[in-house]
Order: sequence, then C-alpha cells, then structure tokens
Amino acid sequence: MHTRRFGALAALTAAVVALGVAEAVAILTGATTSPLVSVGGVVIDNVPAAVKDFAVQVFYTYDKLALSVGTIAVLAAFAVVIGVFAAKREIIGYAGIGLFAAIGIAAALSRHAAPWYAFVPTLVGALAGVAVLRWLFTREAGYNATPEQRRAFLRSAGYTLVGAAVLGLASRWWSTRRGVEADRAAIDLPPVPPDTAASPLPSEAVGLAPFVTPNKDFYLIDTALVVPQLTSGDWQLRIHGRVEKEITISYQELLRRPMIERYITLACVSNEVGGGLIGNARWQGVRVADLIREARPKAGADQVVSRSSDGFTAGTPTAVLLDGRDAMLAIAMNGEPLPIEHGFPVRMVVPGLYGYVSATKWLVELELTSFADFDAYWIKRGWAAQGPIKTESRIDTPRNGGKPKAGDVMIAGVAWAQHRGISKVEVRVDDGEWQAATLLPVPSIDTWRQWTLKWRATPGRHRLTVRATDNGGQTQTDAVAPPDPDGATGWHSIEVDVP
Ligand SMILES: Nc1nc2c(c(=O)[nH]1)N[C@H]1C(S)=C(S)[C@@H](COP(=O)(O)O)O[C@H]1N2
Ligand SMILES: [Mo]
Repeated sequence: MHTRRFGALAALTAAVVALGVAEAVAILTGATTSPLVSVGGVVIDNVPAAVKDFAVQVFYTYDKLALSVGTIAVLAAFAVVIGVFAAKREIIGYAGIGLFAAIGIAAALSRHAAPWYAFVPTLVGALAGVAVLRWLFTREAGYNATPEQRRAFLRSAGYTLVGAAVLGLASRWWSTRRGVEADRAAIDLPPVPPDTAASPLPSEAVGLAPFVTPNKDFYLIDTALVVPQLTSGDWQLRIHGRVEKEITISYQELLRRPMIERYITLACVSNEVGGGLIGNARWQGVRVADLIREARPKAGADQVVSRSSDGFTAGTPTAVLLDGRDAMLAIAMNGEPLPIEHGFPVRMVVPGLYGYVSATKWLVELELTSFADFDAYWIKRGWAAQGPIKTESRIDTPRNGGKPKAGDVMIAGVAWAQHRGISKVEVRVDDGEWQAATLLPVPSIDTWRQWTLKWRATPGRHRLTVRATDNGGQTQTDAVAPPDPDGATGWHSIEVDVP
C-alpha cells in the first residue's frame, strides 16, 4: 500500500512526463497534433459565444495563454485526485492515463486536416507516463523506510517532474518557431508601382492612438491556440467551389502579380464601445477581385468562404469583393512581410467588413459557394452572416477617470466608418451643445479618422461624450447594443475630474 501523498506526487509526475514527452514528439508530427493543443482547440471551437466574449473581455488578447494555463491546472488537479486513489489501487493510475490519452487522441484526430499519425504524440506520451508511474510505484518500497530513502525518492520524482516540464516547454517553443521565422526573414517584398501605392500620409498623429498602428501593438484575435506555421514555400491558395475554372497559385506566383498598397483599418466585431480591438495598417497585396474573376464564379455563388490552414472560415459576399473596393490578399503589413501571428504568409483584408467575415489569416482556400449552403465559423456560433462595420468613435485623451488641469485641454480620439468615411465628429461636455471637432485628413474612406477638440476645462467632474457621422450622413446611434451578434453600438463617454 502506498500513502496518498505519494500517490498524488507519482501521478502528477507521470502526467507532466506524459505531456512533456507528447510535446517533444509533436516537434516531429506538428504542433497541432500535441494533446494540449488539440484539446484546447476543441474547447475553443465549442465554447458558447458568451464565454468567448467573456474570456476576451477578462483576458483581452491573452485569452489563449489563460486557456493553456487553465487546462494544465485542471489536468494537474485531476492527476492529483487520480493519484490519491491509485495509492490504494495502482490500476486506477494506469486507467486514468488511459482515459486522458483517449481524450487526447480523439481530439488530435478530429482537428482540421489532421494527419493520420496525429495520435502518435499522445500515445507515446501516455506510454512514458505509464512507465514513470510504474517506476515510481516500484521505487516507493523505500518511501516509508529511512529518511534518506525517502529523500532519494522525492529527488527522483522531483527531478523527473521538473525535467519533463522543461522538455515540454522547450519543445513547444521549438516547434512553434522552427523554420517559419527564417523563411519570413528571407522574403523580398516586390515593389509597389507608384500608381497603386498608398497615398502619402497627410499629417502627423495626435492623441493617444497613432494613425498607423505599429505591428507590435496591433490587436490579435483568432481561434488558433498555437500560431499556424506555414512557410512561403509550403503555401498555396486554391480557388474552387462554384467556379468555371479552379485556380491554384503559389507564393512566388502571387508575388509576380500586380501589387497594391493601402491603409485599411481592421476592426473586430467583439470590440466594445471605446475598446481597443481595432487597428490601422498599411497593407500590401494583390486584389482579390482579379483572382475571383479569373476563376469565373458560377451563377448563385454569392459567398466567398476563405479558409485558413487550421480550418477557420470567414464568409464574405462575392458582390463586396467585386464592387471595386481594395479587398486584397495581403502579404505585407506596414512594410514588412506579415507577422506570423497576423497571418503569414497571406491573409485577406477587406475594407468595411469586420474581421470575422473577411480577414482570414493563414489563408489557403477561397471557396465560392452561397450563403444558403454554408455557414462560416462564427456564423455557426450564432453571429450575423453579414458583418459591415458600424460607425463608431472613441475618446483616447484625456483618459477616463483622468484629472486634466483647468484651462485649455485637448480632447482627441478616432472615429471610423470604413468604406463610408467619416464626415463629422461631435463632442458634448456634460449636457451641453454638441461641438464639432476638427477632423484630420485621411488617405481614403477605408481608415479611421483622428479628431481633436479644444476644451476650456472648468473645475469639477465632467462627462465627455463623442459621436460620429459618416459620409452618407448617418450619425452614430446612441442605442446601446452588445457586440453579439453584429457589433456593439452606443456613444463612447468618459468622466474626468478637473481639480
Ligand atoms: N485563421 C484565422 N483568421 C482570422 C481569425 C481566426 O480566428 N482565424 N479571426 C478573425 C477575426 S475575428 C479578426 S477580428 C481578425 C483579427 O486580425 P488580427 O489578429 O491580425 O488583428 O482576424 C480574422 N482572421
Ligand atoms: Mo474579430
């Protein structure tokens, strides 16, 4: 008979060994075949939209780190419980490993484009876990004997546990960075002809958000627990479905096509009023419309489903992609090849639509279909099939809760109505009149617009509210709506205390 504490430590060690070894094997078989990654992926794909929104709000863009840490904590807790029972009946320990291995294998095999050998990391990890459990149970003969034997046992378990944890972390790091960084660094972006280059920026930034969001500050939203690793050499795009002519194009072929460059502001449908899930970048790429026309869509193909290498899908109206706007297959962001987490080697960018219906990263397929025939990733989960970006505005300075000095205070922020453009921004102090803000020039109607307003601040507590009007004359609604199902609305309003 083993003591409970012993059982718990042995089982925890076996679990960490199983996961660490599985991660090491996944270096060979691909990061998405690791049990942690595939089970996490299944969780992400199946949580209700409300939980996903909650996670994004609480953890912001660290939601996936939180998921990984949470999963490991839950597994560790299970291992400890199983270990306590295994101390009485060893077989329970092996059965526990078997149960978790079955879950890991089922998850790995169920993932999008899983290779047939996706079960290998979990299987090898589980066998290693069984071996370690067996070994520790056997060694435990000395546990209740002398203090030295007891210490020797704790040392073996401790070293094994720490060693396996280091192996797992190092393997994960290695398998997610191997190859693709170097491939990306070696890419020579083709030049953009002057007549299709982005209009030069007319002005310098004011306020807190710079007009162009640096890549490192650009918000990140996706369902990928590990960033898909695609080299430009592996990449190809298949245009298929309801088309007369199927097209397959390589990265080198894509680079030889006519290049355009545009400033386009991307926004997430999950962005709350006043939130930061929006960013503006200079994108370089190839017009989607040209490729779709070459494929010759058949009648009724009213939806283009863009699919990523990890199975995410977005559905964009074919008519929108063909209406002359600068929808592109982007290869570069702010002058460098797409950062891996922003979709390297190729992503889609469509001015005027929220990301979930248009901005597929790690893009590998465009499938012509119809809205009646196919629901894309977030549509299956209850979000609206059509996702035009709503007119919104935000106050960036002063900060909510700030204490600006009495006298002249610069109020500034951004407003956006992509592909319609912003014609007016107004600010109200407390219950006063709406005052027109100064609008800074913009390169096109596809970006957000910076605005400023000078305010003579008087001592006391004040509420500042902003609203925008688009070029069609529509003023941003004050009706408060949550992000789900097609984007938040309402006026952004902050409070300041002028001392
Ligand atoms: N492959 C893939 N592409 C994706 C997503 C995703 O989950 N997977 N999320 C979309 C959503 S909801 C948004 S808002 C944008 C965000 O792009 P970013 O992370 O580069 O800011 O990517 C879109 N493209
Ligand atoms: Mo999004």
